[in-house]
Amino acid sequence: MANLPDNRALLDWIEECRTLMTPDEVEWVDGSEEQLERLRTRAVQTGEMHRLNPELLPGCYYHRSHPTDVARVEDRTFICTPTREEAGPTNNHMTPDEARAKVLPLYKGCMKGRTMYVIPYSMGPIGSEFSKIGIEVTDSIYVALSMCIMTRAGQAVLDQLGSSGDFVRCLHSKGTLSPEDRYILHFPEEDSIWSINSGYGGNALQGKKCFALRIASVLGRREGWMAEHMLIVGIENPKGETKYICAAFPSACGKTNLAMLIPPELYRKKGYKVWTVGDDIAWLRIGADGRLYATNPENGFFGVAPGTGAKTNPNALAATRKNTIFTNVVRNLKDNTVWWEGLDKNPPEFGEDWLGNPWNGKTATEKGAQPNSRFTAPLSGCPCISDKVDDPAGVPISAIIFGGRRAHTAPLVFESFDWTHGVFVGSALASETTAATQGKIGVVRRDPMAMLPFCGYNMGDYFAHWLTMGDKIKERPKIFHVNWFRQDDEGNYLWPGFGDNMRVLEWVLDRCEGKAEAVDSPVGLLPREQDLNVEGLALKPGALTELLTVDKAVWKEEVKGLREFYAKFDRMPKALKEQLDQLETRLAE
Ligand code: OXD
Ligand code: MN
Repeated sequence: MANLPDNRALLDWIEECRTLMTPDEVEWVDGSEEQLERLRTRAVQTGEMHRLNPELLPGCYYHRSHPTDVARVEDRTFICTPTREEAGPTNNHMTPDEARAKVLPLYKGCMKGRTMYVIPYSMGPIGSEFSKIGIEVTDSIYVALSMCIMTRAGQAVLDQLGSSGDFVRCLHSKGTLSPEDRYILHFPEEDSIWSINSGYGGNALQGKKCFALRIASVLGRREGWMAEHMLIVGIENPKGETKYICAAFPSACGKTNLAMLIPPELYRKKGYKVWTVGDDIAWLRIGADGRLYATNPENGFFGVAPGTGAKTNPNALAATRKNTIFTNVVRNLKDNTVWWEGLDKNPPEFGEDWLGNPWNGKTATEKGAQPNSRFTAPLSGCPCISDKVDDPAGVPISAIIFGGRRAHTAPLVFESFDWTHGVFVGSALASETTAATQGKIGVVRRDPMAMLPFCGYNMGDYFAHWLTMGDKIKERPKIFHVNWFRQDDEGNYLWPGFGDNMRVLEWVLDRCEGKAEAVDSPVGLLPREQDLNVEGLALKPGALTELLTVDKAVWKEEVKGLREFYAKFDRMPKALKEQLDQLETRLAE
């Protein structure tokens, strides 16, 4: 049982929660192995989780969410600020009073017959000046156990908090799981989050998107730092020097794969190594030396299972072999393990699909795993995890990369002219829908800095904050744009991607050190063909030329689309509008 601190703010708030939701019991999560084991056993008894094969998947569990509750619900996610303007044109908005009037009644008595778990957690290493504390109350054991993987949780956090009232109040109940009454509400002025009627990760594990991005982006603006939807990766060269890169990509662009990239053999032989610091979220601050430093506030991976296999991402797969919770994948009843599309070519014959129906992978016509099925795995299980993940100071950032999926527009890589142009490039970030995810292929979706669903305030102000940060950083990281998905006219990918992206990262880091050449183009600085190491790559003749081509006609269309998008923002900084004008002028030259 946790040792409760003498903390009036905390104890009063927990009492308020108890009075509102009337659970039968309140259990504080101290994070001890003994307590976690008790919770796991309880979850197995209630049927919420299933213990997997202890020899093949030690410490691993299986969970199914409700079939109507399998993804983040952006249309039910709100920023609750006094004015609509503060939430901006890209967020759903309610005033705090409206939100409370609508949603408070749903919480009344919602935990009757249940236990309320109280989870003290730290986003970032406990005690680091980079870190922030949250307290989540929930009636879901699955959420409690998942939070203990995804964050640093338990007694040490309470001890760190002491008597301080400086914590984010995170209220969660799975309620009735009714989709009509599902709400994910953020109150940035009170540092609080309310989520009800969902048990799905992105809606219920509040440390992740709700706190570490939406609330943290507001805190960052207030306090002079940034919360970004970015992976953090370290590239170690043969001399043993490691340089760190942050990269933002909209979903389905391979963020986890880039964070855990395995360099081509040619690089491995020379001694290059890749170290993962984070795969989803970066908190960026200016260090005492004036440089930009990043920490990963999370302590685990909440990764999409389908497509994760020994070929695509062996490091992610290895991370899931121990102490992992799998949600909505296929159960292999023969050996009590799990399977998903893309894991291997050996689906179980005697299985159960994500809905619990008998499923034979050899004859099935439907997919067995839900496309957004997930693994919740500790960072420590990843073979290429960086020894800096727990460093309270974070890692110094040399380069920031934005990327999207663009069949014809963006070249393989370009460098922005300067920080302001780089912020413009980030604001213009877009990705095209794929056959796998959308009816219509190739529809451009604008997703500035990959933060569209995660920015907790007016995005015009968010862009301004990026510009202000640039003024304050001493050695500003260079900002790049990449596109691994460029296609030829027949729709074939021109670039192999995956581990070979290392070749692009090498140019990026060499540019940061002034060791590589680049040439001007209307959109930014491009490598010449000879500046990229393509040794051993079987590219089609002409592919490299095409990969590094800027088609002015296509870009003029891009400018039109961007003008429409910019028109939505009445708080768009002048400097970015000027960047758009300048791009148009360069394209006309
Ligand atoms: C995620 C997302 O789950 O971005 O990381 O949707
Ligand atoms: Mn994400």
